[in-house]
Amino acid sequence: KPNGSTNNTPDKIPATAHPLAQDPTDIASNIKYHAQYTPHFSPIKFEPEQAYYAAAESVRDRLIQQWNETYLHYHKVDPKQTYYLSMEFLQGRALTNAIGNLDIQDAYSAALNKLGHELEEITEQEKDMALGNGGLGRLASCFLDSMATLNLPAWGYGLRYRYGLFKQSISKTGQEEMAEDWLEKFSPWEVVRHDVVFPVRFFGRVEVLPTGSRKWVDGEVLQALAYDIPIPGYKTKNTNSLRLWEAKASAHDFNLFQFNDGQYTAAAELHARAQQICAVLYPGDATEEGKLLRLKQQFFLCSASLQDIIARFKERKEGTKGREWSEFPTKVAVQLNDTHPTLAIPELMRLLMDEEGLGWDEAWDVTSRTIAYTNHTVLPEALEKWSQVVMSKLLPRHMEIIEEIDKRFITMIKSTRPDLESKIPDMRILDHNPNKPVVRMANLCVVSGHTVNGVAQLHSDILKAELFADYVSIWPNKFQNKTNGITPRRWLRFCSPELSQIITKWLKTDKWVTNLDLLVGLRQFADNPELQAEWDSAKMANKQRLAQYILKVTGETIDPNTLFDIQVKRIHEYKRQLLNILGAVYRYKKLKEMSPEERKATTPRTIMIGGKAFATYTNAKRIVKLVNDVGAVVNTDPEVNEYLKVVFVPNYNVSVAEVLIPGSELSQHISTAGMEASGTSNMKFALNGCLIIGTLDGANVEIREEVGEENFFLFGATADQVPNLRKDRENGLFKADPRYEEAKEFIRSNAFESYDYNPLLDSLEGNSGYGRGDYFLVGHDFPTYIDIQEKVDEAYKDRKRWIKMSILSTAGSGKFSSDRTISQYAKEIWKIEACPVP
Ligand code: GPQ
Repeated sequence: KPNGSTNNTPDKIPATAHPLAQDPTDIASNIKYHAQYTPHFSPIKFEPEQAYYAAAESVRDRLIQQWNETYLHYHKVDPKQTYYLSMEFLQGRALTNAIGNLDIQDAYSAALNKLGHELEEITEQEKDMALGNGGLGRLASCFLDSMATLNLPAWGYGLRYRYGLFKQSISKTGQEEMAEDWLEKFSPWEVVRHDVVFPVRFFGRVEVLPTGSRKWVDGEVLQALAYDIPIPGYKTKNTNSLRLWEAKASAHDFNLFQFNDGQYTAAAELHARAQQICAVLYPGDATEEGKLLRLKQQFFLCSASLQDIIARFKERKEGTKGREWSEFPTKVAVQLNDTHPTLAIPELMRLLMDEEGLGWDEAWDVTSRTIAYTNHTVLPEALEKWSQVVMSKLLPRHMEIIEEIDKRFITMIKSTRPDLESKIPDMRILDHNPNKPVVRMANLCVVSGHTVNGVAQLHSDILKAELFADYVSIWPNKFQNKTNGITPRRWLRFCSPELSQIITKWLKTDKWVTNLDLLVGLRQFADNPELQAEWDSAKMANKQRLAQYILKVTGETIDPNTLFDIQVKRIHEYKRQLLNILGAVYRYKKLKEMSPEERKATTPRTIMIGGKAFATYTNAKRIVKLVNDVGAVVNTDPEVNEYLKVVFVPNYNVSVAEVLIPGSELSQHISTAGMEASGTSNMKFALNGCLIIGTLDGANVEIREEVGEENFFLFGATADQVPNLRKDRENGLFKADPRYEEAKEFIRSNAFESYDYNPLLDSLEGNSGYGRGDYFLVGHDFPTYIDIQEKVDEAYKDRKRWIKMSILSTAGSGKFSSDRTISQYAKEIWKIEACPVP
């Protein structure tokens, strides 16, 4: 540039490091400092992308200050700390959240303006950190936000996948998957800790030492290197860590001799294997190879995290003059996010016995007082079972330990509960099925952990009555419920500033952001025309933003005056997107049969469906294709166009949700009762004043209780009716509603595309059985679904009534804050207390 300045930033702003600047001018110069002195791009451009990275680094500066203070404070106070072990964290974007939690929104906005940029545009540059599949991973991320906000000493541990959840695009043939490169450039949010490295072994053998103790030796040893992501709390200094492990091989594993000999691949073999471990989230496990890799990932997470936890325990113990190992559970709580990190159990036993020299009983006491387990599903295919053969090969010492836990459990049952002897084959950890002996991970967790919890009241009740019923009779106090929650910061305060402002105005406080129960205060104003008008216009603004987004990503124009009806979640038969689309097809057919006058009297709708199908889940992919095909016909049919559109929203992820949810008016949570453990998007929608059409499943039950049954569109069989309905079907007692037959027939008639939908529709026919014979009861629930949809249409016509219902929905959502959930975990499972940084 002629005047000699770099980065194309305004010259009058100096580039100076002001890590803690408050004033917009100082913030601007700190952003400029990063653009210039921590460069990642050539020194010419300062476009939104460069501005994003520079702004993110400047925000990171101030986080690092609080982050270090938090670490030192915990170190000094030495409180009991929780470690949340999870194979998934679905963090989404960090910049808006960090700026919002630090409460420096206005200053950053002004600073960026000085540099010629808009904050909103800059934040769009950030790639989603999508190291998770869906609800379970996003729950983990909401929990981290609440832990920091509540000043709890609590960290997350996960894996630093090179590629997160795939990027979805839609072509003529349906869903296509591409690797999502969240680290393509770099992430400004991670800090590599070169001093935090632990060895993790695979394979090898068990050596018996002369003393009789056992040691795991040989095999291959990789290194786990820590990458930390700061987790700021809302308006608090406490900044916790999400520690993600990366696998590496060390320099002496690189065979220079072989390399010089031209054997390039062989020379770096261990390096290549190390890279595979964290290459992708959830590699397909259809093949034996894939299974082994997944098990390696799980162990890698568990081993590195526990070594780190133990190291920290020892480090903090130094000041306390020889703390006993029996005190470990008074300083450490480990929460297993589903069974994926179950290997933490035998790994903690191994570390305590083989490395620290404890005896079995002492190690068992420590382990079982430390570890707790959350179950997130009752679906049989999601209950992990690992081959004993594979496990013995990869983790020989752990297999020994698991066998011993199994043996002792059986002995205990036989001596204390002879009445349960016949149940032992189901209850024990090892299943010696001759075809394929397996380790049942959920059983290992229940037997070893001090607490087991479900994620919504109905789900926890089902766990106690069915899946874990036999264990309940031994340990009645082991089982708890912790109804899931969502963070009100990301899911209302930041994603819908308009609505937030109105809420704050009417409640005369913004304290609801950290005390969501205060939202009930809106109830008294639900009929107030002034609030209703403001509410209506905020919702309309959000609908317009959503319509613009849809236009951008699909090219489809949707009308914000129509009812916005949304179903977004992973595509799965039990979630019944098929019921939704069959309903849409039926609606389309009826509209076609109507006269123009009749059509005018209907309630115009835009149905949006989004979600990813697992790459090898054929029926789920067929559902994606069907939604797109129905949309292609309906949206180009001038006769019905004004009254119905069907849009598939591609690449649903956290940041897409942040646009969809605020603009929603009706959302569908229509799983077969008893199958959705909780659901969490249902809570986000309700919080944003969106009404729910749903079954009595998961957390829907509690949402309906809270918002009031007159504000919830309920339909379908209940969980306790489901088994009998399946039996009826088996016995030929199911009688299909003619409307249901009509919808299916319409698809079979090639009304949409000549694609062969028979295999998908056939899953609804024939005798009952998993994956066929309408196991998910679409046919049974279809008539009540259509009936309640008519009620929705009626309700929407009464604008005042609808807005009132919307206000009451938000007002009744206080219970679903993850702050409430995490407070309950802290008090009732972890026994930890807040440790606020002064
Ligand atoms: N869930 Cl086991 C996942 O997202 N992934 C999983 O592997 C398992 C469960 C979901 C579950 O389906 C939802 O109902 C819950 O709301 C969510 O976990 C969080 O508990």
